[in-house]
Amino acid sequence: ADIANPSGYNSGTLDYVNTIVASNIRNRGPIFFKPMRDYHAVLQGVLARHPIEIIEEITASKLRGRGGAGFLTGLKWRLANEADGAEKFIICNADEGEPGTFKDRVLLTRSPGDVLIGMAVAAFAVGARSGILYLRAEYRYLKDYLERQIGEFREAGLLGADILGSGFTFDIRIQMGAGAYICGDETALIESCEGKRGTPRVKPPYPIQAGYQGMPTVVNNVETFAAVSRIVEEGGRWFASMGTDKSSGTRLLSVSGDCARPGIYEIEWGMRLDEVLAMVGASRPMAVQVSGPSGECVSAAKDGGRVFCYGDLSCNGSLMIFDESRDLLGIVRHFMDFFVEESCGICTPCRSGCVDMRAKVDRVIAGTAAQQDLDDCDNWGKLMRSTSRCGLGTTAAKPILTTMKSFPELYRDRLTAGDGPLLPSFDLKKA
Ligand code: L3W
Ligand code: SF4
Repeated sequence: ADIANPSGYNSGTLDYVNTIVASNIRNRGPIFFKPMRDYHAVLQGVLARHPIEIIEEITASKLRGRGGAGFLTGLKWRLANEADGAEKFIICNADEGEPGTFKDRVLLTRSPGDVLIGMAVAAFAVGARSGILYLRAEYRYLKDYLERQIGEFREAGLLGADILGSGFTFDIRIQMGAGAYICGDETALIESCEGKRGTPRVKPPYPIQAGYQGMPTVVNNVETFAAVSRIVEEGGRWFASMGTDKSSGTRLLSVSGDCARPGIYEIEWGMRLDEVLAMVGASRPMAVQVSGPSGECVSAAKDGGRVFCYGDLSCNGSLMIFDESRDLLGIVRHFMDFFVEESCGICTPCRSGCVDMRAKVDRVIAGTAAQQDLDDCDNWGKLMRSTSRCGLGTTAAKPILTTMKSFPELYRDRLTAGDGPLLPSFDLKKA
């Protein structure tokens, strides 16, 4: 099979995403996207062990969830293993909706077997019999290809009843999303799987307590499951020997924007931002949007020494590079538009705050904003961080707040000394 394009899908103008480059990972080369391995032997080895041993192996790897939040996978699985439920479920979050992120799409295209095996390992570890691969609507063209992969795994005895004669039963179905960014939130995704509108639930209870159909459910990202597959093959300690103490292993980056070599990169956690920028051929970088609109906009000049790890740049896999030819305020405006569009609207601060902050960016761009507008954005950010139900609301102010921090002159130079905002303004302390 053509390893670069096994599904034969038409990637249109996005062919460059097939570029996969690994940084020098302790001279070992990349750990993802390796040629097809012996899935029978790997799964047989897993099924011969006790589920708790598998959880210990994942715990030893120090693997953290690759969706962005970085929760320890071994801990999540242990809690799910201990949870009571007539049934348990495994969900693979392939709702890769963060703008600028496309590494899960490439993983699913090139190494779907790793993802399916990772899901089966999770099911065995926690005691689940059913799995759901939640595929974002924009990846519909991959559905038939993935159905075929699942079918082939069933025929090979790697999925379905009595897997490899072990008595363990686990199967996977694909659930299509409908184009909503909010369904990247695990609880909105679960609602969507249940056939309902994708609205985030209040947490706790967490999905491992009450998830799909109210049952204990493990939701992990595509890359997390692919990493699990490597961990059960090579061992938890092997994985933990890469990266840093608190951020083990490697991280896939989807790199786009102003650089000579955009594409998918695998880096070892612990690399510096300037090293990554040099690797991808960013010759005149001004700003780097780390983790998409919900992440941080950093300055290439001031933040080059910052490190990719959960304690610093805990990148969710998206890296957008902007050089000096770009209109950063225009980009911020665009990101705020995105949040206005994608907010589900159930929390008042998120619903109103996104709209109000977008209007304030408009005022900055028009040169009619006053310092109070910026203070209001700061207040909105604090309010939304503390009162929003989900990650969209807690992070939606970041495009403004992080550019204000990294590029204060962008805002300062456009402020008027006028009478203050025409739009409603508020003081968080009095609110
Ligand atoms: C049990 C506790 N589980 C936290 C779990 C939680 C989640 C993970 C991170 O949410 C949202 C989330 C993702 N007992 C737990 C517990 N968990 N405390 O750990 O949760 P947390 O609380 O650290 O982060 P959060 O910011 O509140 C994060 C979603 O964002 N996400 C994005 C995923 C997007 C993709 C994609 O685009 N393909 O994967 C990243 O985490 O679903 O809803 O599992 O349940 N005491
Ligand atoms: Fe919906 Fe925003 Fe509340 Fe999240 S924070 S549940 S997107 S209104």
